[in-house]
Amino acid sequence: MATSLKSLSEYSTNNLPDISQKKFGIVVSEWNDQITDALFSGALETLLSHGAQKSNIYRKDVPGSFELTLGAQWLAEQEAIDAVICLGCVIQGETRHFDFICDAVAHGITNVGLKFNKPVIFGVLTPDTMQQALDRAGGKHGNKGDEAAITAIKMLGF
Ligand code: DLZ
Repeated sequence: MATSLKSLSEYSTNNLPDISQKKFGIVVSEWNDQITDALFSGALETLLSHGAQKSNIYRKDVPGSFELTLGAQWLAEQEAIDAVICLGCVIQGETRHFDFICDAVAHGITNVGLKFNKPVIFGVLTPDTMQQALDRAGGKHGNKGDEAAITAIKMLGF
């Protein structure tokens, strides 16, 4: 990905890049699919409303958030894909599973972005409860899928 230098005066949230020719991969975890489907809808709507073409958006589902990393790698390694968005929801339980999954996916996604030099966005909710997840998947705290899509768009304008 080639970067061009941009001064602060050029950089604003109202000045997002043209994404009409950009290709996006979205990896969606099937765990807590009520939440991750809502995150996907938010991300998709945001990409489309900012000019992406539906035919340039590729969705891949993976079993759980732990698998988001490999799913992201499979998409990021495709030369045509410009940015990858990872969507998951890991809910705090009574065991240390939560910590292992969150750590693995955060590090894994970071590494995929660095390896392929492309934006790979961490759209993974890590709430304590299902209600907190619902609040962030189209509820009172908005939809973090939208935010993940905006982050991808901003990174493409870097
Ligand atoms: C096993 C597991 C548990 C307990 N909780 C979640 C969760 O809250 N969110 C999620 O996305 N995935 C969970 N998983 C599944 C793991 O991500 C993974 O799919 C399995 O450990 C198999 O590698």
